[in-house]
Amino acid sequence: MRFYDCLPAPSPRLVRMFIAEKGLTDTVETVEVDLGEQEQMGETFRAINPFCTVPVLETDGGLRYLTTQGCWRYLEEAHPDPALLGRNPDEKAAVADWIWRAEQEGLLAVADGLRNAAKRLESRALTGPHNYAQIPELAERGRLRVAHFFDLLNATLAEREYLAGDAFTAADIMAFVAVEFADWIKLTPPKDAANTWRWHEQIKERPSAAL
Ligand SMILES: N[C@@H](CCC(=O)N[C@@H](CS)C(=O)NCC(=O)O)C(=O)O
Repeated sequence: MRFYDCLPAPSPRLVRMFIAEKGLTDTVETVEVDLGEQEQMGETFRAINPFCTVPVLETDGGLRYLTTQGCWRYLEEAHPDPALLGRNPDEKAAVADWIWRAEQEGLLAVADGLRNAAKRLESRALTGPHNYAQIPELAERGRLRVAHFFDLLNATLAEREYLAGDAFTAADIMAFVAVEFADWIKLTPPKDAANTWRWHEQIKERPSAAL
């Protein structure tokens, strides 16, 4: 397998952690894509992913998956143990629910906060092949949504060990990466969010979190 990555970026980190949790790191060839130099917009990378984003996972059969969710699904089906997308119907549904929420209200809220405000992203308010101008109000709204996401995280983690239940899953990867990404816009969970910090420490101890 070949994995198109970018070390500093949050989305490929979601797949890098997933690969590590599956114990596959050493079997994957990693290709670093330099987003800082806009390599994703060049012809060479567009031939790999016309949507101009990482992560991309290429299978040994030459097929490519162009989103986090596609990469995760392929890896889960091809390498079921340990399960990261749920072990039974109830868990699978709960994990899907929390992935969606953590992506929309966590990761993408941070992205709005960042991409609608950073000078260097002036015409790049959204990722992808098309340029979009920044809308400053969306940056403000993004920051507010992140604060609400932090509240939700702390309340949820008061009730259970991990986001979707008693097992570590991809929902935790999504929420963990969202929390760390929030640091880019100088937002962190409140100091007294004890449940969130307990969970965050637990995940930080996993070898995959260091990647
Ligand atoms: N929903 C997509 C989004 C991927 C995405 O936006 N990746 C960012 C890196 S975090 C990217 O490739 N950015 C390129 C750019 O900024 O033009 C996924 O999860 O794969």
